[in-house]
Amino acid sequence: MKKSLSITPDLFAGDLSAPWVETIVDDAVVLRHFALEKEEALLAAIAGIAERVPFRNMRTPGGHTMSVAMTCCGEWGWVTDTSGYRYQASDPSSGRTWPEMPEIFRALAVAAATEAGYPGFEPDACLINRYQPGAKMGLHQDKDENDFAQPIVSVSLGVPATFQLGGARRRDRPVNTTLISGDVVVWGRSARLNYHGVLRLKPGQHLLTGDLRYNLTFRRAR
Ligand code: MD6
Ligand code: FE
Repeated sequence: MKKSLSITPDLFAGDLSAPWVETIVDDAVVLRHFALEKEEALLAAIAGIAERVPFRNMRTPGGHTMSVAMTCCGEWGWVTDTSGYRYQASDPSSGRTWPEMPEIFRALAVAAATEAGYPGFEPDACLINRYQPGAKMGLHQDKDENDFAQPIVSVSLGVPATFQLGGARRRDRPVNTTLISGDVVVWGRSARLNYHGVLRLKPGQHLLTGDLRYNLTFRRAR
């Protein structure tokens, strides 16, 4: 019998880069690849913001220096020092207002929130996290915002990381999810106050960021 070696055309008929949605826990989803086409432009915008407000390793109220370096843009910036966690309209280290939120950031956050079932999300704060190999973020709740009906939109760029999403109590066992560059997490409603964190960043390489991971979290602070 004659056997022809041919590639099945159907295998390549679908759009392999189209985003898809995965549920982590109730009311928390990952929009896989949602920001993939915007990676370069988002990273360029991060570089522009960091020129004005350099990444810095802030102190926690407990006196520890965070391994994750941070900067902010938008009306409100999230800061921490020995007097506590809070949103501020200006950068404590320069006294200047934060850089404006780039339109490409705002549009991405609004589109992701809409896709996840939160039309009308209008972020007024964007926290930018930078992870070097070995950096991590311990389990915490995001509870410095005024309105917990508003979701949080979180964009991962660069080296992959393991994201942990627990429940409303610190002791609730977290679900681990690998987030790669271009993935967007949206959560709200019953998950809004869930504990979450990021495991120690493993050494890795990404074409655009080298050994670094960046994360943008968009919130409605006020
Ligand atoms: C990070 N993210 O992924 C840290 N918080 O680097 C967060 O702390 C976070 O991803 C609230 C909602 C989504 C998040
Ligand atoms: Fe958080």
